[in-house]
Amino acid sequence: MLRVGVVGTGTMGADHVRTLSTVVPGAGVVAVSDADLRRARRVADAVGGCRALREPLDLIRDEEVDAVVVASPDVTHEAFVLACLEARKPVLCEKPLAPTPEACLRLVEAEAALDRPYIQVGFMRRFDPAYVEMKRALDADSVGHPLLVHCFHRNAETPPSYTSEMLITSSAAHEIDAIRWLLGQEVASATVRLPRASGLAPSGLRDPQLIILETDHGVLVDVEVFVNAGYGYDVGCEVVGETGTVSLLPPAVLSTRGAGRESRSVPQDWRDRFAAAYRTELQAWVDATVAGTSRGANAWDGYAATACARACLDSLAGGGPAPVELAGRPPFYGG
Ligand code: ISE
Repeated sequence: MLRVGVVGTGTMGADHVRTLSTVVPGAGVVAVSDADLRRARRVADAVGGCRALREPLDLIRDEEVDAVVVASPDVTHEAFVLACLEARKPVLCEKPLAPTPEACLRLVEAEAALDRPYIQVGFMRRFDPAYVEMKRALDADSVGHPLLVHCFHRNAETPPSYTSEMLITSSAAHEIDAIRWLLGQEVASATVRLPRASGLAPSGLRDPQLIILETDHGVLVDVEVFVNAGYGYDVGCEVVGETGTVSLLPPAVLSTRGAGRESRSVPQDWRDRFAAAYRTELQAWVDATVAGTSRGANAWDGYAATACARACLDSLAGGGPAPVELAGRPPFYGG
């Protein structure tokens, strides 16, 4: 039984605690931490046999904790992931690995000095059944060389703390990782274009945005990000190849027919749409951790995604295309 500690008991942390303790065999959550101790206690009490702490570093260093999930605010990720590396504890860190490429690179380098990879980044789409099928089709060369990719990413609404930059760092970060993974290519440059802002988005929020990425093999990717789309949570991806296309189908949901109409429900948020992906991601992380290996997005992937997000932010601020600058290559471990 892998004894897991979870840092942060907000929306995603609480969701991971629930998933780990109900549907992931081979793991148990033994401790959670949160600056809001009452919130940590509520989450711990729902599990049983789980302690609630205020101090994340105490949790990470606790001898009864074998591995850690970091789901605290983005700015805290670097310090907590570093503490996990120092304690030689495998860590699943929610995206982003860290908010700046410089911080991500420090983690890449700290991990590379160890004997094996310890970091997995929570890009759960790599475990979503539909994305996995799409990756398989592309790897099997079923549509020839990819030429273009069309993506959209819509949220029903955003919390008051959501900023224009977060359309990139919080939402499009998933498309950035998915594109690198699906195509096996790096993003070379990014351009962000702003259409007229929706009058239904909170005042001052630049929503929607259109992001155009160009890969190092010349594939062009357009990503519509629209986070106050109102009707629900909706994610799409179509890859256009030389001989055909592959597209994600909308997730299987209920269809209702009546009064001469047919209607289908739309998920309301990402936990709903990607429930299977989160489950499989956590199971893969637990299994890999027990086996002493790693799966999913690694520290370098986390770094590359944040470097691409930085280029998008540069373009958002400056208007034109911005280059994605990567320092070197993925490291070898144990060096
Ligand atoms: C949120 O923070 C997430 O990580 C979701 O996966 C993403 O789809 C959503 O747009 C973000 O706001």
